[in-house]
Amino acid sequence: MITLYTYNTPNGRKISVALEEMGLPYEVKVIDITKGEQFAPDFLAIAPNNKIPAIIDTDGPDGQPISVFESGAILLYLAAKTGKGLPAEPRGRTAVHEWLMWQMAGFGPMPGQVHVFLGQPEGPARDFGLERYGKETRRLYGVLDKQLSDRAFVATEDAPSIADYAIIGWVWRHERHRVDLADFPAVAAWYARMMARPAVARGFSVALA
Ligand SMILES: N[C@@H](CCC(=O)N[C@@H](CS)C(=O)NCC(=O)O)C(=O)O
Repeated sequence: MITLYTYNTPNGRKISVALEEMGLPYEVKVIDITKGEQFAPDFLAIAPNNKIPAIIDTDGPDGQPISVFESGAILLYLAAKTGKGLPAEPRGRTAVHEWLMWQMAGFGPMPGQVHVFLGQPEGPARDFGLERYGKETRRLYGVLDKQLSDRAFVATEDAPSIADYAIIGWVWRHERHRVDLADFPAVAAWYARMMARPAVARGFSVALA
């Protein structure tokens, strides 16, 4: 059994979507990051960076329990465990790695900063932050839009991969970081396509708070 330690955030939703798509049974343990539960010693023991998501898989390698933190590492772990969401052949696998790293390094940290600066008091610091990170967020949406202009999924042909699961967690919050998907039609079409998948819908509707 897998226990998912998470909260209702983009990084948290990536993993519930992946678990649903891969058909893995799991239970949710809510870590309320608005109440500081990410700093509890038992959570820090599996997630030393004090951030959700994390998992414990009681049926890990060699049948022994394993914990995993960092959403990208969790997605790679689940793909290795199930053989789903990551092509076996090297070119396809490398493409998924590229877009997963693209998400982890940019298409998450940048819109995340927009969320932070939107919460700041009016003034030059807020204006600077929204200009800097809003511009970079829109640039990243443009990159994604180009990638999706002639394909159904971000890095694979016939079925979504862990790159799609990682990226959709953040596109799900496009309104919050002030992006109008009408400006990025290929992203909008992909988002609708992904959200129409029953497993993805379950991943977004499971209670995480
Ligand atoms: N790189 C990490 C980022 C995780 C992250 O930023 N989690 C946020 C919620 S989306 C969090 O737990 N924040 C609590 C805190 O910073 O104390 C991952 O992808 O797992």
